[in-house]
Parts: sequence; structure tokens; C-alpha cells
Amino acid sequence: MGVDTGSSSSLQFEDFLPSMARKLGVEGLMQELCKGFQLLMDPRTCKITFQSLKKNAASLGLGELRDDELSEMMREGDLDGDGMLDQMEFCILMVRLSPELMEEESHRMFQYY
Ligand SMILES: [Ca+2]
Repeated sequence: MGVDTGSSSSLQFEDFLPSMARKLGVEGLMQELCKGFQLLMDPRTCKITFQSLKKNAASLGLGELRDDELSEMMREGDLDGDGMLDQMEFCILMVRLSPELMEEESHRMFQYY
């Protein structure tokens, strides 16, 4: 999966999602996102916290994100306001961060919820 390290704008790492969605299908993509969640979450809480995100981001190729970008992800993704991302919040965030995917897939993606 490609990470656009040449871009200075924030939150561009999601660009691989549309091609993954085409390759894997929506269901396969969701499974991949869930695997990503497993890698990023804090095993004690089974949720993604700022600390677990920062610690584990490198393993997903997100290591170049700055603290403020990680904070932005947490803030954007935290739908119920508990300060952590659960699996559904994470998957929704990943989809929302990909405008192309949102247009192409959201109508099908959100039939799962
Ligand atoms: Ca939350």
C-alpha cells in the first residue's frame, strides 16, 4: 500500500483505500480496516487512544504523522466523545478521510451499519 510521503498536506495517507476497495470489494476492505484497527488499538481497552495511535502508527506506515495530525484524527473520528476510537468509529473515519472512496462506495459501505 502506498503512502504519499511527498505530500505536505495532512491526512493524505488514505489514498490507497479506493484501489483496495476495487481490489478487495467493500467487505474485504472492511476486513482490512478491522485488521488495521487491531494493530492500532490499545489491547487493554480494545480501543484506539492517542497514545496507542502514536505508538502503533509506524507499523501501518503512518509514522510520519505529527502529533497534531494524530489529535485531529482522534477528534474527527470520535463520534461518541469518549476520547477513544472503537472499531466502528475507526472504520468510518478511514472511509470519511477518503473523499474518492466516499463518493464511490459510501452508499454501499454504510449498508453494513
Ligand atoms: Ca469514541
